Amino acid sequence: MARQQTSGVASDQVTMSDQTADVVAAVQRDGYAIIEDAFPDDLADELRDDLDRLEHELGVVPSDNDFEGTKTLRIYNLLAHHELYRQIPVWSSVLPVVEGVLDPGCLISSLSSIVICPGETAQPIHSDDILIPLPKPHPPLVCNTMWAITDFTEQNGATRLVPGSHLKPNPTYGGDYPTVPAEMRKGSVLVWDGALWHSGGANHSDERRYGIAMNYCAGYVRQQENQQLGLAPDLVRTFPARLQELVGYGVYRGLIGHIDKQRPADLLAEERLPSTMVWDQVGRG
Ligand SMILES: O=C(O)CCC(=O)C(=O)O
Repeated sequence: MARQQTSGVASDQVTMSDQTADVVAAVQRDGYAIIEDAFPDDLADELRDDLDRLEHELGVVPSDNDFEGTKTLRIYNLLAHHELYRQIPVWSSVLPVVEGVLDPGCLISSLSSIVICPGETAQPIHSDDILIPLPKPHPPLVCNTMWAITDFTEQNGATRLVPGSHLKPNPTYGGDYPTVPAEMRKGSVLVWDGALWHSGGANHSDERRYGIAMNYCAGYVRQQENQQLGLAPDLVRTFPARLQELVGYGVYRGLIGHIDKQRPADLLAEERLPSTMVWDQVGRG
């Protein structure tokens, strides 16, 4: 598959290929789906090499809590670290699925690497929207993806999933539930509704499991990583328009996120344009 980025500005309208519609339907039904051969092996290798570089340059070490893992290496806010990561949020075989599960006004919630090292134990079962205090089931608020930078096997810590659990209330954090491993070849992407019960797996192998967690939320939900402060405006100015929107420089449905009736992206470009806020389009008194 070519290295292709989606471009342009999101509209409210969702038009989907049959293939995308099938994946969206699987996420709605089962809570997850795997897109095989979503990105090429040479990109996976390039990303793995860069994560190794960052690990050494930033002196990354595991955390001391069970959730992040005491034998797991995580690097947050990847867009701040290298241009290589810019293609991930807008990847043409994945973003349309996320737009179908949420809507095209979705945002980047976080972009981080999760490298599960040999000897790691299974992460506590949780849902990614567990802290959002709304009764379940509710419409998808979070849609997360895991990029397999190396093969994911049950042995090396493939993500563990509880199929169909996105339609249930939250799990007891860390409870014991029957799970299936999201085994997938390098170059595949696992997509799930943020309400799905899941966790990182235990790594019983002698190799590292490299994953990139590309997480999105609805445009009306607060992003997990604060993108507006975490990414310097001068850096965001160099991003393509769609990536700027995903970072949070657009407005959701013509209103949410404006600054003095302007889109943040227009202010970033130092352009004051006529207001495009929905207020100015729904009739005048
Ligand atoms: O690494 C994984 O496979 C899943 C990690 C996860 O669910 C999390 O950290 O929230």
